[in-house]
Amino acid sequence: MTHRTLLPGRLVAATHNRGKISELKDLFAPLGFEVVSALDLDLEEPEETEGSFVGNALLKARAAAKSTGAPALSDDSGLSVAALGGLPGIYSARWAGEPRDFGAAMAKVERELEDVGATDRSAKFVCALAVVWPDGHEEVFEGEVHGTLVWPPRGDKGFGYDPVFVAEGETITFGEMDPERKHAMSHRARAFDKLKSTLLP
Ligand code: ITT
Repeated sequence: MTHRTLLPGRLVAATHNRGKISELKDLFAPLGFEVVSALDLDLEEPEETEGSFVGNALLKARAAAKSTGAPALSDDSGLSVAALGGLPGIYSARWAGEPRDFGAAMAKVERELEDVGATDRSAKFVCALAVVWPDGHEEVFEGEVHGTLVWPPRGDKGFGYDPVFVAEGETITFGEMDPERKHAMSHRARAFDKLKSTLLP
């Protein structure tokens, strides 16, 4: 497949998640992109009906490219816990209920680990970044970061499950880490590095 260059300019971030919007802006703005989010544009949130991170990322970027006529970038991501067979995985946002409560979602992960008597607390964050152009061209990149779950949650930086995740080789959680440091190792940053080396001029 021939890759297409993504030229700096306006880029619609097909997400309503404020934590992701802030991280995607940190990653793309220094490269000359004006990142405008689906939240800013009040776009409808498509239902995530696919069974994989890549499938859901493509579905969200397609919807945003179609409704705006501009190239769209989406992020589908989540926490995959080994002892829970990969859950919450693509259900990571849904485990937080409606309205979203990640304190409750992290407690649910901990409860499920206790229920199965898990001694293995290994987990990974996974991210699929999709770029879809209005003419239908599509590109997708994946990134992962492996680590361990801690309890109780620590730190109020970051978002989502960050307060319970310690990346391999680290002692502090993503919730305790400065954003620049998280950007040097996160699943999102790793997917972004692949996107950058493949699509950016
Ligand atoms: P959009 O679909 O609008 O992008 P969402 O929150 O519904 O927002 P996902 O379906 O991809 O997004 O859900 C992923 C969830 O996984 C997200 O809500 C976070 O709680 C969690 N997650 C993803 N990346 C994370 C990160 O870097 N740190 C902590 N939690 C993260």
